[in-house]
Amino acid sequence: MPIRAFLFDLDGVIVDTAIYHYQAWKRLANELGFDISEEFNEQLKGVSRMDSLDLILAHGGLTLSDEKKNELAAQKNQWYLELVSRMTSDDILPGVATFFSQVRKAGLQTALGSVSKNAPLILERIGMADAFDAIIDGTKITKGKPDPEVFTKGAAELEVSPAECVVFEDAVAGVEAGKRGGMFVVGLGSPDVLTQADLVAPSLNDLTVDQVLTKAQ
Ligand code: B16
Ligand code: MG
Repeated sequence: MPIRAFLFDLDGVIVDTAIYHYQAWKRLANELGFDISEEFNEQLKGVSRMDSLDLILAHGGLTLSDEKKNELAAQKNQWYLELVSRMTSDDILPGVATFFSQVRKAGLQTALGSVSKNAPLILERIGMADAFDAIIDGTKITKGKPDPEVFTKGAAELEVSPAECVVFEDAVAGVEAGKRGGMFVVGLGSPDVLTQADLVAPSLNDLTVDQVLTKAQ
C-alpha cells in the first residue's frame, strides 16, 4: 500500500526535550532521597507524566497518596517548564528542517503524535506550530504509549489507514505503540534498544524521505 502520511513523535525526534524531562525527574528523585540514572530514564521516554512518576517512586521504594503524587507531578512539570521556556528554533534537532521540506515535496501529510501535554507550547517555542496537518498531544488521548491511541488518532484525523502511515520514534514505548497500531516504524536511536522498529537510523539527519518510502512501501 502506498504511504500517504508520516507521524512524528516530538521528544527525541523533533527536539531533545528528553534531557529536560530527565533533569526535572532527577531533581525530584534527589529531593525524595534517591537517584535515577540515564539508563533508568530510557524506560520513561514516551511514557505519560503519571506513569513516569509511578515508575520513579517504585524505583525509590516509595508508596505515596494520590494527593502527594499530584503535588510531585505538578512540581516536576513546573521545573520542566522552566527549562523548556528557554527553548528556541535553535533546539530543533539536526536534519529536521531538510527532512520536512522533502516530506512536503513528496506530497505526504504529517501529524504529531506526542503524549506530552506540553507539546503545543514546545511547538510554539521552536516555531513549528504550523508544521503539522494534525496535532495529537497528551490532552487528546486517554492512554499513553505503548498504547497505539496517539498514532491511530493521528491517522484518523488525517483520514488515512494505519497501513498508509510511517511512524518516527526514539522511544521503546513509542516504537511498540506504532507497531501495535499497524504502522511501519522508523526507530531513531540504537538498533540494540529499538529492536521492534522496521528500520533504525541514528536521527532524521541520517535519512532521506526517499530511503524511508523505498523501505516502507
Ligand atoms: P508531559 P513524547 C513524552 O513525549 C515524553 O517522552 C515523556 O518523557 C513524558 O513523560 C511525556 O511526554 C509526558 O510529558 O509531562 O510534558 O505531559 O515522547 O510522546 O513526545
Ligand atoms: Mg520521544
